[in-house]
Amino acid sequence: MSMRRFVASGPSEASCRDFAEDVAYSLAQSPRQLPSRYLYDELGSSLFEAICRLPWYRIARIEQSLLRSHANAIFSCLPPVSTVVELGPGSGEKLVTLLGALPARGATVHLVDVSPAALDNAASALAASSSLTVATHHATYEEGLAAIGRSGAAAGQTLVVFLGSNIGNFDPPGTDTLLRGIRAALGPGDALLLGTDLVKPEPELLLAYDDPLGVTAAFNLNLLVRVNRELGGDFDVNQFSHRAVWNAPESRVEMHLVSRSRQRVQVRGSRIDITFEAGESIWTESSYKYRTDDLAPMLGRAGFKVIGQWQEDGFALTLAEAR
Ligand code: AVJ
Repeated sequence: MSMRRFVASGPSEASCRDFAEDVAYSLAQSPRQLPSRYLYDELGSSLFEAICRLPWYRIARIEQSLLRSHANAIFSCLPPVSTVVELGPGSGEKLVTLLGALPARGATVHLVDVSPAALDNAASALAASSSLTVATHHATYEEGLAAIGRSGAAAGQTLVVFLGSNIGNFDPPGTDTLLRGIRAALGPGDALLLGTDLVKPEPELLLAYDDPLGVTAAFNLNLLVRVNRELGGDFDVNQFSHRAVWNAPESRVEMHLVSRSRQRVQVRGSRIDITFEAGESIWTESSYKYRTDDLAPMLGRAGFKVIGQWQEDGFALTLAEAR
């Protein structure tokens, strides 16, 4: 059977093959996993936007408030910025707030996201600012950074913005690699604005990832819906439950999909046929939480020096300069 029939819903054949391979590889791991970047198909991106409006998930609101209050201060710490790169822009709201304070006219903005829906939303949110040139990159962060690095240096400095605690999806080695990758795409004097959620009491963390309305559960379960649709899987979505756990030693909230019964699942496009035991889980996401003291060393290892930090209600915005 050809793979072609699984491509109909939009992604290129290559990206569909990556998805099929990533699913095959990660479900075969012990414990079983699925990569969190695949949570963001069209419905997943909408569900994430809904999560950002839940009273229990405060990251997006607090960060907006920090950006509103400190955008001017952020740009006044930097030499003139002519290029802004956002990794994972989501709705684009945060960037609109930040760029409201950008002194230079005619700046170029690069948006890098694995979700076409997010790129569309972010690009239209920015369209109102006619003085900006907007380029979208439907790519992973690493691929997007490489493309931007190749596109050559503009006159002014570059600011990379990585907000929403998106960095929290990377484990510590992955974080070091990613931050070094960002640094490698930059020159001395360029900068990184990093948003990070901070460690807070466990009940607060768990409510943010297991909300009473079940929106986060739907966001997590939608990953199985996507596998079924795009890869010809036969997951019975009702036979899995959403679970969020705070892993204190690792300083991360984990999302899991726990099998409610012993059951067999096939995914034709990934050539897998597995039996889940009752209670066996698929680990779908890690959201690392930080202590403010961890941030400067983490950035320092990648070649960045912290030049500003703003905090509110358990969330930090850190501005770091490429050395
Ligand atoms: C967009 C990756 C930062 O980890 O907090 C929200 C995604 N997962 N609720 C996060 C998410 C569950 C979010 N990030």
